[in-house]
Order: sequence, then structure tokens, then C-alpha cells
Amino acid sequence: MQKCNVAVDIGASSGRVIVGYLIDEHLYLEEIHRFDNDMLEKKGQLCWDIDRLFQEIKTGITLTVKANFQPISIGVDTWAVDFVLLDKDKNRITEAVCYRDHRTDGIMEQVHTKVDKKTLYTQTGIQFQPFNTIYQLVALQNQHPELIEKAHYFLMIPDYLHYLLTGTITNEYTNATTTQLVNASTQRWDQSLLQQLELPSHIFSEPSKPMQSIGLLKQSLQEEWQCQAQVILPGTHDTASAVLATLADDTIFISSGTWSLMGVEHDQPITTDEALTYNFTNEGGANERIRFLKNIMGLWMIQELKREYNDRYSFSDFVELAFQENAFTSVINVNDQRFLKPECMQVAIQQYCQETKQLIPQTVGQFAKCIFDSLVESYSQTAKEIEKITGKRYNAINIIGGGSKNRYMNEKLAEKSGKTLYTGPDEATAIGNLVAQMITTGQIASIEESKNIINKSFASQKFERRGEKA
Ligand code: ADP
Ligand code: LRH
Repeated sequence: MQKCNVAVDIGASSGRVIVGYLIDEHLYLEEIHRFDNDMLEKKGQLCWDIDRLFQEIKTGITLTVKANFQPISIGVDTWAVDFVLLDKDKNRITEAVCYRDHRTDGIMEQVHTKVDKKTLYTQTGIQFQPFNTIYQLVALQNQHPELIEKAHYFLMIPDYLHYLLTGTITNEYTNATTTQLVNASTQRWDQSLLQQLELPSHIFSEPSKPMQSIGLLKQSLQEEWQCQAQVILPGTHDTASAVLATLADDTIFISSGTWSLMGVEHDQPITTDEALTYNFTNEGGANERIRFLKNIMGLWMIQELKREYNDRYSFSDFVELAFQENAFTSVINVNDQRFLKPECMQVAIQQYCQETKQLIPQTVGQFAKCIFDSLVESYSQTAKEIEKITGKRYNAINIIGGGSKNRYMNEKLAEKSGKTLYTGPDEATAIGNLVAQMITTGQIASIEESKNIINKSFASQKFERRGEKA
């Protein structure tokens, strides 16, 4: 039996259960189970199918054990900002409502009449996005005060999945910071903010730092799997885990998946007026550092296109088709809020091009090229903003996540930004999750050592201004 650690990594588009093990300072991965993650409508609200997601985790661990692996530890990471509430008996009393649901429409403005925008930014360091947990909680308070009243526990999605695995309640720190309710200096829930918004402070437990065990699997699960694995907190925010697996410290990273998270690591939050104007965030890292980054709309737009074409084209088809549309040059502002959850992505893009008096895309390839070029445009602009705000020059970009497999965008970004682009790992999030577990158990000595192991274990491609170099 091969001993292993198990990363459960659930992004907004898909989830996977990946086992990892070390042999001679090389990290080996095996993807045991992959599943779709879709939003569904429940009573008029866009929700995640949280019960199915837990079943998928169970399937993944059952298959792990069947494949003759012996898990030492398990850790879950997911996308950020979404949450559920439990009552006093620890039963779930809310759906896992999706951040793209319209319940938060207009709420940001309402909150800012109670808490001044600049104060909120200085206190939390978190960028303004209409779907941040703070606005979701206030929306719930407006629309269903009885649920807030009944709540005893606030759990982010991975906290809830960890609870189902162990029975232990935690609020993991990296993900807690994305709520916009954690004070960036104290790294604890900001009591003054909670008071101002009349949110009950007793439902939040002290944020728990990643890289600690929260206990063994529940007895019933131990028996089911004949397995005594402990559950270890990775950076439960997927981006926190992903950035742990970047190749080098002195590069700009882009974690490219449903969202594109582009930024740099820093020791302290940067909450200057300039950072606020450009809407940069300061998220808590799994490594005691701060991720200073911008949320860019990301490959969500191509995912929607794929869905609208009834999955007739694969992601690599879109890449090939974009290469064939050289003459088409229209670009959109990807961060325009209309692209967050439009009725139809194609129509939204066409309307934008019409309003800005550009050629209107008609073919699949034109839509794909427009999305890819526009993302690249936004990345190049964001790189300039990062350099302006930090006063530092960066020579390289490291793109990680599923989007790092997009050769069209990699070539264009190297060309446009003038920086050297290093790709991968494409499963950076699962890798970051695994190394956090391995550091906790003592299998890996330090974050520094984990970077060496990652560099040795996963090949990277290098792109420079005039196309790809080996
Ligand atoms: P998330 O964790 O947010 O669900 P992933 O890191 O899994 O996202 O990345 C998913 C994205 O990766 C897809 O939207 C797609 O654009 C991109 N992708 C995946 N496979 C390929 C491929 N073979 N070629 C180009 N792009 C790809
Ligand atoms: C990426 C991500 C990102 C958040 C968004 C909601 O998966 O966690 O960091 O801003 O989802």
C-alpha cells in the first residue's frame, strides 16, 4: 500500500480528488476522481449543489482506498466568498448560494452608506466586489433575517466540507479574509465592522491558520474507508493554495481558471489610495504572506461560450479557432460587470462591441479570440498597475492553473507584456494543498523546500516576446 496525502480541490468549474506522494524529493500526483461543478437554480436562487459535492469527495476517497492508497491526511480547498449557516444543532439552514446570484444587487451601495468605503478598505485590505461575503450576509439579513437569527455557526464552503468529514467547526484564515470582514492587521474578525452592520459576532469562530490538523475523520468514515487519516487545513481558499505552488517569489503570478487572479506576494497589505483606485486586494496567504492581486473576470467567459455551444467545442478547440482569426481585433473590458452573469455571453460581448463601435464577433473563433485577446489586454494593464503601485519592476510572469494550457494566450501575453512567461503547474492548487499537508506532517521541512520539490517535479514552458522557446 502506498501512503499518500489527498487534496480535494473544487474550483467553480470542476473538482478533483488528487493523491500526492513523495519519492526521492519528487512529488508524484495521481488524479483519482474529477467531477463537474455547476450552479443550479433552487427556489429562484443560483446555488452550488453542496450535497452532491460532498458525495463526490466521498466517491474520490473511496476510489483512493480501492486503488490501494493509504491516506495519511486529507485537505479541502474551494473557491472563496461563499458560505453556509448552521443552527445550534449544527444542521445546515441555508443553501450554498452562489456568488453570481443576484441577491447582492445594490447591497454594496447600501453597506457603504453605513461603512465608509475607504475605511472598509483600510481595515480589511479587500477589494470591492459586489459578491464578497460581507454583501452576501447583508443581503441575507435583508431578505431572511430569521435565518441570521437562527444561525449559530458561519462556515465557508471548505469549512463546511471539513465539518462533514470530521465534525469539527473551523473558520480557516485564508478563506476568512475573502469575506471582507477580517481585519488585515489583527487577522481576526473585525468586531467594529460586525457591529456597524449588525451581524452577530457569535457565529464566527477565531480564524484558524492553515497547516494544522483539525482531527481525524469521523468514526463512521474511518470505518467506511478503513482509514485513520487526519484532516489538515491547507490554504482552504483555492488561490491561497495555488500561489503556494508558484515557481518563484520574484515573479508576477496569474492563477488562471474560472477567474484570473493576478498579483504578487507581499509581507504587508498595501492599502494606499492608488491600490484602492485600481481595486487591488490583500488576501491572507497560507505562508504568512499577503497576496496583493486583482480579480480579473477570467476564463469564465470561455466556459460560458462552451456551454452556450452545447459543449460542441473543447477548450483546445477554442484555442485553435482563435489562432485562425487573425484579422479579428475587437476587444472588450473583461471586468465590466455585465460579464459576471449575463443571460447570454455571446449577446453581452456583441452588445459591448456594438456600443464601442468595433467589429461584432459572429463566429466561434471570433468570440474565442475576442475573449482571449481581451484577457491578455487586461493582464498587460494589470502588470503595469502592479509595478506602479509597488514601485518594483518584474521581468517574469508565472501563469498557473488550467488556463496555463492555453498556448494562444501564452504567446500573446509574452508578446504584449514584454515579460518572460513561465507556465505551470496547471494543477497548482492541488499541489499547494498537498504541500501544506506535507509540511504539517513533517514530510516536507519548509515552504522553501516545497518550492524546490515542485520545481523538480513539474515541467514548465517558457514563452518570450517572439513566440515560444523550449
Ligand atoms: P477552476 O479551478 O476555476 O475550476 P481550472 O484551474 O480547472 O479552473 O481551469 C479551468 C480552465 O482551464 C478552463 O476554463 C479552460 O479555459 C482552461 N483549460 C483547461 N484545459 C485546457 C486546454 N486543454 N487548453 C486550453 N485551456 C484549457
Ligand atoms: C478563484 C476564486 C477567487 C475568488 C473567486 C470567488 O477560484 O477563489 O480567488 O475571488 O473564486
